Order: sequence, then C-alpha cells, then structure tokens
Amino acid sequence: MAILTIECVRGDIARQPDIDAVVNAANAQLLSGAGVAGAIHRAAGPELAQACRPLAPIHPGEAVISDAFGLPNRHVIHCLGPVYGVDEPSAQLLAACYRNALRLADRHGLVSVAFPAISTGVFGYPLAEAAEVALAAVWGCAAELTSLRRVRFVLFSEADREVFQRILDGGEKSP
Ligand code: AR6
Repeated sequence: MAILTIECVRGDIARQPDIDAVVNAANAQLLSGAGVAGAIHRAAGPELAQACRPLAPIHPGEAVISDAFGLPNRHVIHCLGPVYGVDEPSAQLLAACYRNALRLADRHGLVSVAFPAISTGVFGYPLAEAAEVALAAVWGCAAELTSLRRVRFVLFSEADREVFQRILDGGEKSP
C-alpha cells in the first residue's frame, strides 16, 4: 500500500492550485449555490454548469466527475452530502460521499484531491461529527487506492480546521 498523506488546512476550496481535483459540496442538480458550490462555480465559470447538466441529478452519497474549466485544477468531483437529520442514515451517506469521491479520483489516476467539509454548511451536519465520519472514511479506503497520494481537507475557518486536525492527530492512522 502506498503512503497516503492527509492534511487539514484553512482556506478556500476554489484556490487549491497544487491539487488535481477539488470536491464540490453540490446540490442534486449540480448547479451553483451558496457556500462551496457558489465558490466553485464562480471560479470555474459557466462552462461548469453546462458540463454538469448531463450528469445531474445525483443522489445523497453519490459522486460524479467533470472538468474544472477556470479552476486551477484538472477536475471537479461533485458530491451530494446528506441533509442532516433528513437523509438517513446520514453518517453512512456522508461516508459514501468521501469513499465514492476517492475511488473516482483514483480510477482517473489522480494523485491529489481536496475536500471541503461536506454537509456542514447549509445541510446542517455538526462539524465534529462530520469530521469523524470523513476521516474514518478516508482511512477506511486508503488501502485500496493506487494512484492517490494526498488528501487535503480545506476548512473555511481556523476553528473548523482545528476540529479536523484534532481528530486526525488522535485517530487511527492505518486501516
Ligand atoms: N472553501 C472551503 N469551505 C467552504 C467554502 C469555501 N469557499 N465556502 C463554504 N465553506 P456548504 P453543504 C464551508 O453549505 O452543507 C449549497 O448551496 C462551510 O463553512 O457549501 O454540503 C449547495 O448548492 C461549511 O463548513 O455545503 C447545496 O444545496 C462547508 O464548507 C448545499 O449548499 C460546507 O458548506 C450543500 O450544503
């Protein structure tokens, strides 16, 4: 098994130029929206929405891949996270987002992928709970990945980054 580096940084998911694919916390129709989806669509330009049209709709837990257009990355991977307390079981659906995105990136031969904290904004998932699920999902699928070497979590605030970092530092490191 290759070494997988997991890192947590504070920043903007639309400004990760050294990463092959950024993950969008999408809506089912893969349109622009608030938060991450807005930042990604604004930076990518209108071609992204056009490229997404034939890929939509997607369901909670699913991931699809597109080109990145005006973003400084090769691809965007669009995940629909669960609405907390509505799309159940939320934890399994959230874990599926991360696993499906990682597998898709790996199948495309990508080396690095950056995630936002899916479902923790408009969709209401408590951040610490979501961080536990996200990191466990990445650890759980690390052994099957062949091309991926780097997974970056991009958190919008320093407080959110510290929550992810604490769980990363305290958690299980090998699957
Ligand atoms: N870079 C990194 N993280 C960000 C950014 C950014 N530019 N902007 C917000 N965050 P959200 P969701 C954080 O709401 O909960 C959309 O309208 C934010 O602080 O973007 O999965 C879609 O259209 C939060 O911690 O995604 C969907 O309808 C996290 O990213 C719906 O909202 C996710 O917040 C998806 O909701």
